[in-house]
Amino acid sequence: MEEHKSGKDKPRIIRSDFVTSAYDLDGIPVGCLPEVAFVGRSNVGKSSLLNALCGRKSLAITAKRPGRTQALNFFKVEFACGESRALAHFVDLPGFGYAKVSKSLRNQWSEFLVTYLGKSRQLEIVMILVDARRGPEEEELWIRELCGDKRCLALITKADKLKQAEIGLMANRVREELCLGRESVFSVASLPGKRKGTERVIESIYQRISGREEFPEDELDEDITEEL
Ligand SMILES: Nc1nc2c(ncn2[C@@H]2O[C@H](COP(=O)(O)OP(=O)(O)OP(=O)(O)O)[C@@H](O)[C@H]2O)c(=O)[nH]1
Ligand SMILES: [Mg+2]
Repeated sequence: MEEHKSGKDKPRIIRSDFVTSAYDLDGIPVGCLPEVAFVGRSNVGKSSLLNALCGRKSLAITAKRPGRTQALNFFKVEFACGESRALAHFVDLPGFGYAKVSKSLRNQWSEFLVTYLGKSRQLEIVMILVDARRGPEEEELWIRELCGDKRCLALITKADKLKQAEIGLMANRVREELCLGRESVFSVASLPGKRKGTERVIESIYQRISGREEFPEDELDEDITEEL
């Protein structure tokens, strides 16, 4: 039976702050907060979704031109659910597939991303973003494979561009091709005025991070890059 949650008991994000930009593994912040990474091709809507979830206009910088996000940007996010609280880092990743960056930079980036996605112990959830009008392609399948046993959620972005029936078909395709269960695939629209689907995503993230063993943040001074 589906549990009924009053508005007050639904998880929500009550605070979000920029922490740092990491250009290499040494730049990743020290600590043990669970990380939720936003991964996907350039322009798919990673930064916009992060802003929509946090209820902020321009916490993460968005742009019409692809390739806007050029580092791993860490944001500290506080969730509230009734009297309970949980903290996480949202990590906005540079998009892949952006042709205008030089090949050597692309290689360097993908090496950095591969290491981060494959090895970070703090990484609790990988949010794989898929454009509603494209569906999963080679790159998204590659990312999914790279994540192995890590918890992945697939987010079909720009859902406002499709009809409801088309979104249903796309969700089936994403589930099948990325080998994910029904509860791990969501469709979202992130732009102010058109926002849809964000509450369910917040709920799913919260369920995962609030079930994680808790560490008092100020006791966590070990350098996580040593674990990478
Ligand atoms: N219609 C519509 N447009 C969106 C939505 N989300 C993002 N966009 C637009 O898509 C473009 C790219 O959005 P970003 O959030 O910057 O994309 P990104 O994935 O962070 O891009 P990079 O940082 O370049 O990798 C912007 O013009 C956004 O306004 C959405 O839900 N619906
Ligand atoms: Mg971005």
